[in-house]
Amino acid sequence: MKITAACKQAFDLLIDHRRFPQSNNTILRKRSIMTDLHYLSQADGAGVWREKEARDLSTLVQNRISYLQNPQDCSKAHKLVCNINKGCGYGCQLHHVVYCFMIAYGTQRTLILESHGWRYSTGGWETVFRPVSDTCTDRTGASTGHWSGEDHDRDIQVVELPIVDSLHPRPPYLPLAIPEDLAPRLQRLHGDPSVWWVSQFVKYLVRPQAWLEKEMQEASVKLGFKHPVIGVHVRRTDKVGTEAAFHPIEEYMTHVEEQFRLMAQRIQLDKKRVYLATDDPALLQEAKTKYPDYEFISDNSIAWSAGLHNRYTENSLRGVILDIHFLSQTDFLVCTFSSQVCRVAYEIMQTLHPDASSYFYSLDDIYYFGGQNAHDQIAIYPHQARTAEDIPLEPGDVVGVAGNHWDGYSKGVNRRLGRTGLYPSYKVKEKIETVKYPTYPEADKLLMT
Ligand SMILES: Nc1nc2c(ncn2[C@@H]2O[C@H](COP(=O)(O)OP(=O)(O)O)[C@@H](O)[C@H]2O)c(=O)[nH]1
Ligand SMILES: [Mg+2]
Repeated sequence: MKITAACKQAFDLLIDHRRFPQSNNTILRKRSIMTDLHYLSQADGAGVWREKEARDLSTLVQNRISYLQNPQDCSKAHKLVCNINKGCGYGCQLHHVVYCFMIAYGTQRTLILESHGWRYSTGGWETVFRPVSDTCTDRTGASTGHWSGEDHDRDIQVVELPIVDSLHPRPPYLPLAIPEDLAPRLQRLHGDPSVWWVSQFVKYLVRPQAWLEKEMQEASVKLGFKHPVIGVHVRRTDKVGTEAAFHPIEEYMTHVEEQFRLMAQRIQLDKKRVYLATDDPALLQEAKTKYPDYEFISDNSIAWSAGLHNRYTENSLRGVILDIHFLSQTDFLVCTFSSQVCRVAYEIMQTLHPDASSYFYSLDDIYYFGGQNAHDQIAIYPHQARTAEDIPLEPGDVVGVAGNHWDGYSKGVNRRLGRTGLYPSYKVKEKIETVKYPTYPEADKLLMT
């Protein structure tokens, strides 16, 4: 699947809107090669192998997390306390808990999630999701202290973790790094192993309570959620002009249309279906009027509940959970990765396919995790700067990527030269950081019996 990502980058350059006039033939060629690559990824049983490998890896990690979370004697267990009440939205708070969880896994501490007085639901996490432990939710212990580093904290039974913004010292257990023991398998399987690793914690966390699961099923029937379907997330209200730019619906739909054309090469399309999630209640009508040949699946009362005035309520929480659930279930996502809502949906999507790393189009940012360590790439081809905006590359140069302009070029800093500028995205590959996380032989043994 990595071939697909690299190929896409190279083609984006060919249909570069700035440097070359967009040619219809090039688009058709891209479509045809993307289709071939899809079949290639399935050839000679590779698809079957992928399915099994993805299942095995996920089972391994989920089992380790359950093991960590359910110690035999909670009164003696080492604990990491994480309070959900970071002053931000649901996606941001969920990512905050993921960050805590990754450090809990890295330091072999049971995660204790504190969530009373949650701004979305005063009753806390368990009003919607299953508890993060069946046997150990009590934070008491012989000694308690604030995070002051893994080694320093070794003899403290209960450690409280701050938000990532004030984390000091920073342990190595942070995105975008992946665990060394799983790295070879992950790199073979998945186009973006860092997202896969994050997604495993999200998967464990968002296990719905029975009532919520039932509601998801009922909503699916009621809304007529069916495949093929493309998910569109349009983030408006408080985000626009503060943390992200405004994008009209037309911008999203251009990419939706292109994806449906690509799909039509492989499958019979009965209808062009779009699951629309947004916090702008006026958008559904606008989309329906402008795109009458599409079927929009959307619950407009959820968009109403997402506005700032109604946002921090249980009803709105239910709404955003449902929206993220359906977005993650779609076949492709078109959204702005500047929004944590869409990034969570993308993460969950990874848990539903062997490799869904390329099933998205972001109108702005590349994937990132708030508080992550540097995101570096390695040059694999030389590049001579042809304009003042370009930076040169030598194979082996490390480039800190800032963003993808989605026109064949990315922006970043060549760390050897200390120069920031543009370079062709296909001339680099990801530099995947691995970290020695603890292994969990006891947990793995349980799986084998
Ligand atoms: N139901 C629903 N709520 C949304 C949607 N977009 C934004 N919201 C609400 O706005 C909050 C945004 O906060 P946050 O998670 O920080 O994401 P970000 O601000 O978009 O990066 C969400 O958690 C929701 O409460 C949407 O498409 N559907
Ligand atoms: Mg936010």
